[in-house]
Amino acid sequence: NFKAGPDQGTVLKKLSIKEEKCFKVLMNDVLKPYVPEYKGQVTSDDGESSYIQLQDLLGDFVNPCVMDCKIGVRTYLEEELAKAKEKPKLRKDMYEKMIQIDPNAPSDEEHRLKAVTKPRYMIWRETISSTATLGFRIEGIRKSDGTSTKDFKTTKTKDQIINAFHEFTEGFPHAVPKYIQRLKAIKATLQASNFFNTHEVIGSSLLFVHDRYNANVWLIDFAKTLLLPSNVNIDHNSFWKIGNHEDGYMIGINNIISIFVTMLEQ
Ligand code: 4IP
Ligand code: ADP
Ligand code: MN
Repeated sequence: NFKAGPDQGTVLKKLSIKEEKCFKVLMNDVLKPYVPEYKGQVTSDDGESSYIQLQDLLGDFVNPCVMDCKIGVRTYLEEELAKAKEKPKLRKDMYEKMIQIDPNAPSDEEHRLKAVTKPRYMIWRETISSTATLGFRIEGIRKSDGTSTKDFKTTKTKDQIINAFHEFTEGFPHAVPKYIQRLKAIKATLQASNFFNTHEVIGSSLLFVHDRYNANVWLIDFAKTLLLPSNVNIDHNSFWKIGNHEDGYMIGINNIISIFVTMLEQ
């Protein structure tokens, strides 16, 4: 899905027209310093696939540690829920992923079908992780030695998150205060952002990056970020109910900040 870009210091991501639209808007928004710079569209030599070229956020780091946290209390679109209600599409792959973690999670009927719907899987993922309660979850961590783990599917409680954040920042004491400072700036900028005020931000992540010298955070992944209907306003700080479009983005930011602050105080 990701590869090195043609220009030094860039990466290529498979083109999604919706995501590209978001990056174009973001390049003229107060959030610009907090997202990777968008450098235009690129087509593969055989002309088969299109990509967006983005600033490589790891470019200025030496053996960086990287953490991806998916933000928000909801990770699927309302339209995906509507589709699943109208015409339930059975996902065997999601059933398989579910029983890998908890063989008892599927209902009797789901066991018989050996399949679940996408919202059923996504909601289950939200509730076994910290998404449903804290408004964010850890998706993956890569250490400076290059090893990485995505083994956070059941990381749910504040204590479990603190342990993971501890391990992530261990040996890099400068990182935690820098992360807190940057997150507070992100929070203030979100509140002033026209982009944030007019979009429902689903499945987007904060990317945390540090090395011996520096630490920084950016907003990434706008593949499922949608322009709100013009008659709908959201505060990004409420729990979601069908039809209210709330994403809980601010719930996640506030909890991440407070967890890092707790770590500093310990
Ligand atoms: C994945 O579940 C992630 O939620 C993906 O989101 C999502 O893609 C996948 O849906 C879903 O199967 P696991 O993380 O538990 O494997 P992301 O791309 O942000 O990681 P979407 O397309 O919803 O973003 P499918 O339908 O692509 O399988
Ligand atoms: P997807 O839509 O496939 O989930 P993301 O945009 O979330 O793709 O990116 C997946 C991963 O790629 C992130 O977790 C991060 O590690 C890396 N990544 C994303 N954007 C950048 C970037 N601009 N620079 C460097 N790494 C990135
Ligand atoms: Mn993603």
